[in-house]
Amino acid sequence: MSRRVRRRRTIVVAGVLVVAIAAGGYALTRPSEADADPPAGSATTPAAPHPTESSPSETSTSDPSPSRPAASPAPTEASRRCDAPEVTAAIERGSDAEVIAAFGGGEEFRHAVAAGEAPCIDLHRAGRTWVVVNKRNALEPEDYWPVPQARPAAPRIVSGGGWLRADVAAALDGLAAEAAGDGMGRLGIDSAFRPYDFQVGLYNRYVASRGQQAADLRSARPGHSEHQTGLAVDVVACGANGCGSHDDFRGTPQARWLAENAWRFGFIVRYEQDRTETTGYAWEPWHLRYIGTDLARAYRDGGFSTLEEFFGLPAAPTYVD
Ligand code: DAL
Ligand code: ZN
Repeated sequence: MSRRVRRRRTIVVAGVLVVAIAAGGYALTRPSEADADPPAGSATTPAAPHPTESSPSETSTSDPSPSRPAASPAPTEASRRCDAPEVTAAIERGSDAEVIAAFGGGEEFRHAVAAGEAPCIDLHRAGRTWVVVNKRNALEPEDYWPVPQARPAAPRIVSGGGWLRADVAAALDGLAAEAAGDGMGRLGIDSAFRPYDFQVGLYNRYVASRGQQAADLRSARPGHSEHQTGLAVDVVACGANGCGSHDDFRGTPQARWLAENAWRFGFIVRYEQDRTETTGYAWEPWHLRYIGTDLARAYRDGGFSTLEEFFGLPAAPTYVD
């Protein structure tokens, strides 16, 4: 990690309000890095996770004539969208759902962004529910740390601390409860929020065990993982004899249930089968990414299978930095 990043992280750490709320098992807190994704079999020591996923600008120089005022440029579609009072007010308030609503809903928001009509929407700024993190786009800032965080109560925490952004944890609880009600049993969380430094070790272990080419199909390089946003979670299926692994999850009823129902809770299966040329990753039916219910509905109704295509972004099969 660069000194720039370390300095920023120190400032962030010093500024974070740690308020633990005991009730209901939830906490508004920055978890320790050990808590964020501790190794199997240890409560405090960062170490190798599960051997599957968790394992390895024409400018003019002359002033306009005072007798001939400069004509105001005709508003473009983009400026009309982003200058709308309801949009600017929602952006200032910082509520992603309100911004999407100000655009007219999930599909209208998506269309405006994909058509280049919404320059006020930064798809690569960490902290926004619509953030796109991939091999072409690292997190901004690279050492982003989401607060507040919470742990869902319904799923079993199999590996890692199980921390997610608070709204995402609540959404996952709703999903897990309905999955259980549909006979899917209890879901497990096998990796949720992962800080930058943890991803360094995880990625390096993948490279050491599989080689860089195979590692890059399975694990994001540090600063490029959705797990660092607090919006992504890996789920596994649990039963009377314990929980299965990520790789066991392919083809299970639970994986099919998630593919059909996760959108109703604001999640998408981020890395679908046979989409490696666009996402850069192999099929991960266990990796859920929260984009909120409005965008998830638009994603599903539009028949999309990658977030890149959803927002009209270039494919991201390889790293550019
Ligand atoms: N396995 C996904 C790509 C990650 O490491 O974020
Ligand atoms: Zn994942």
